[in-house]
Amino acid sequence: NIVVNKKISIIGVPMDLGQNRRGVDMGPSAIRYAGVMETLEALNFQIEDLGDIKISRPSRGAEQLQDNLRNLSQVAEGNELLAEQVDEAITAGRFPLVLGGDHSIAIGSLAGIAKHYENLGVIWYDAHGDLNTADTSPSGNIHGMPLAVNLGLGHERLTNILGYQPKIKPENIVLIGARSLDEGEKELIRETGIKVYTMHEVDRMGMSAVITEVTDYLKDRTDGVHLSLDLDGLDPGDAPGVGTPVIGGLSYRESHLAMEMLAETDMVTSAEFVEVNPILDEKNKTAVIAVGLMGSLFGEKLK
Ligand code: HAR
Ligand code: MN
Ligand code: MN
Ligand code: MN
Repeated sequence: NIVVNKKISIIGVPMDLGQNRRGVDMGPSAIRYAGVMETLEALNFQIEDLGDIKISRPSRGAEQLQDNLRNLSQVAEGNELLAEQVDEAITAGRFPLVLGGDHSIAIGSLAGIAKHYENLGVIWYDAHGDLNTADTSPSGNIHGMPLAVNLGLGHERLTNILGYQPKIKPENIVLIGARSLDEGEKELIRETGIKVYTMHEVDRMGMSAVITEVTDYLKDRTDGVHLSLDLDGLDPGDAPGVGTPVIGGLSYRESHLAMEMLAETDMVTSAEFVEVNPILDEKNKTAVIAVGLMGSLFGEKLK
């Protein structure tokens, strides 16, 4: 009933500069308040909370777009620090559990993680593809770009964190829950053959069959699996505290099942939970859901 490691390092990333809506920087606090430590300690994990990564604020008026990349230098700096922390945690034999913060932090997480694996698998649980580059992004928001960055596509300041790229290979990536993909993202998916289970496939197959297929697929080709879970992958009815809600999403129950099935396979070697925005939430519901999903991911059983 244990996911790979007995020791977990929690790393908070109060990052809200990868998008336009303030408040997601309070995600790590909200998730801690919802009881992440207590939940994981009750499952007999040894938890170390490394606190929060320091994110520098842009000076007033500096929040403009440069080359269609909002807050590039602050996002890059924060992710460099995060990459180092994650790298150290893995080197110390610990499971990195990263709490966001907007999804731009997957740039730093994966930079720190991927260097430890030949073929890191990535499960991207999200309404969005996050496969834009500055050339295709409709918003200039870096939280819509991290998966492309990790493929080595985008600004050098982001793609080359920790001095290597690409971090991951397209054939090792699986998207689950996608329902809002931009044209450039669809093109990239077609070109690279990234595996995608949109809401259509989840509806037709059911989550149980999706996860079975995903884990069978990743089992043979990867030597570690990172779960990047964007709470907006869930339906906003269940997880309202997110900056870019998209209706028609995954339910809490489906997500819970997905986490339990992942726990059974013992394949997940690192994880991040992102985009929790307590300002937009209803009584911390989304953070509570995030912690519930973490409990299942780490093997919590009802009996
Ligand atoms: N695809 C849109 C963009 O790039 C919206 C991205 C929203 N992203 C997230 N992360 N919340 O999944 O601007
Ligand atoms: Mn995302
Ligand atoms: Mn999203
Ligand atoms: Mn459960």
